[in-house]
Amino acid sequence: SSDDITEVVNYTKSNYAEPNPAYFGAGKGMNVIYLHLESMQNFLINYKLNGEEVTPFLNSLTKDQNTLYFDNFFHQTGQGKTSDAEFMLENSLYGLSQGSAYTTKGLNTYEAAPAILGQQGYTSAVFHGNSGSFWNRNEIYKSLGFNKFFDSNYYQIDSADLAEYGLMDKPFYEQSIPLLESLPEPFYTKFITVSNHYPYPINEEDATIAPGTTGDKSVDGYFQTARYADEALKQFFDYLKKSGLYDRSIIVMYGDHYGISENHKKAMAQVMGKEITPFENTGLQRVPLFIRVPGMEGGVNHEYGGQIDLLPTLLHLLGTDTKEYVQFGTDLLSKQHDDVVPFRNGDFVSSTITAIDGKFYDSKTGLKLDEAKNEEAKKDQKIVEYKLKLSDKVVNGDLLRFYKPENFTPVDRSQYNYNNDEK
Ligand code: GP9
Ligand code: MN
Repeated sequence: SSDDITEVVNYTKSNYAEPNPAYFGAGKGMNVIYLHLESMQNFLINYKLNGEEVTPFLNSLTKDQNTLYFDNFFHQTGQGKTSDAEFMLENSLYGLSQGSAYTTKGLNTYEAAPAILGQQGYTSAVFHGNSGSFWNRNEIYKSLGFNKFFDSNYYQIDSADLAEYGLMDKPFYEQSIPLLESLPEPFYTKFITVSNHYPYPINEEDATIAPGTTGDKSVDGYFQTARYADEALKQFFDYLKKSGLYDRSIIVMYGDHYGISENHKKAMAQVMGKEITPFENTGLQRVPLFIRVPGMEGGVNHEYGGQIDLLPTLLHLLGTDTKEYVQFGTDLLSKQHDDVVPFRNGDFVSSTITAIDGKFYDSKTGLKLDEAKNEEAKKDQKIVEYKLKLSDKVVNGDLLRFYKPENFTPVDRSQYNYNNDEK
C-alpha cells in the first residue's frame, strides 16, 4: 500500500550515504562493463596451489593503478544464486528468502540501473551464452529496462565449446565482441560467464594448472576451471585494450556466490590450512570485487560491503546521485557507508561483528563477543532483520509501482523484445 512505500522511502532516505567527492563522477559519461565471475570466491585471489597462482590475471589487477580491489566484499545471495546476485546489483534490493525474485517477480515495477542510465542516453545489454529463459531473464530484463539481451541464440555454440550452462568463457567473450561493437556508446553492459560452475568439469586441453589434491572432485577441479576463467578474462581485457574501450569504460568484476558449499568442509580445511568452523565458513562467503575506472586512483580497499552496495557505488562513480531512489545498499566509497552486511538468512558480518545463528563473534579474532559487545550486536541484528523485511515488502508487494522518483520515467515492458525465443 502507499503507507508501506512511505515507510520504505523514509527508511532508505535515512540510510542514504552521501557520495565521496574524491570519487563522485570519476567515471562520468564512461561505458560500464560488468563481468560476472561465476562462482568465484575471494580465497582464490593470490592463493597459491603447489606454489602456483590460480588466478594470475585477477591477482595482477589487485596491483593495477586504476583498479580498486575490495577484499572484504561478500555475496548476499540465497536460493536464487546467480539471479540473486544480478537482482541486487541491478536494483539494490535484496533477493527473496525463498526461491528467486527473478523467477517469481519478473513483472514487477523496478527502478534498475539500465532504466536509470537509459534516461541518461546509455544503451544497455546483457551477454550470456545460455538460453534466455534461464532464471526468467528474458522476462525480468524487460522490467529492468535492458535494451538488448544477447542469449545463446546470438552465439555459435559448437558441442566442443558447450559447458553445462552454456558457451565456454573464451569463445563466449570472443563472439561477444561484434555484438558489443554493434552498441552505441555510452553503454551499460553485463557479461555473464558460466565456465567456472559447479561441479567444475574441465577438458584436458583447457586445463593449464594441475588439479587440487584434496580428493574432493569438485574442490580439486575448481582450481582448474577458475584458472580457465581467469585466462578468458585476460583475453577479453586484451581486446578491450586494443580496441580503446579500456580507456573509456568502467569495468566492474564481482564473484556472484560461493563455488564450494558447506558440504565440502573437509576438503576446504586442507585448502585453507584450518578447520572450517561456522566463523571461517562465513569468511569464505567473501567474493572478489574489482572496480576499474580510467584515471581513478586504485588500491586494496578493506571496507566491509556486499552486493547490495554495488548500484549506489556505481551510480556515484558515474556522477548520478542516488538520493531519490529506493536502494537498500550504500556507496562503498562513501564516508557514511554502512559496513553491516546482511546475509539472506538474517546472519550478518561487519568489520567488528560476525553474527551466525544468533551467536556473535569478533570479526578480527573469531572469538565469541563478551556481554557488553553483545548489546551492540543485538542492535545490528534488529536493523538487519528490519532491512530484509522492508526490502521483502517492496519486492513481494511490488511497491515501486507507487513511487516515482523525480525525473524518472517508469519502464514500459512492451517496448522491449529480444528475439530470444527458444531454439
Ligand atoms: C546459468 C547461470 C547459472 O544461466 O547463470 O546460474 P547459477 O546456477 O549459478 O545460479
Ligand atoms: Mn552463479
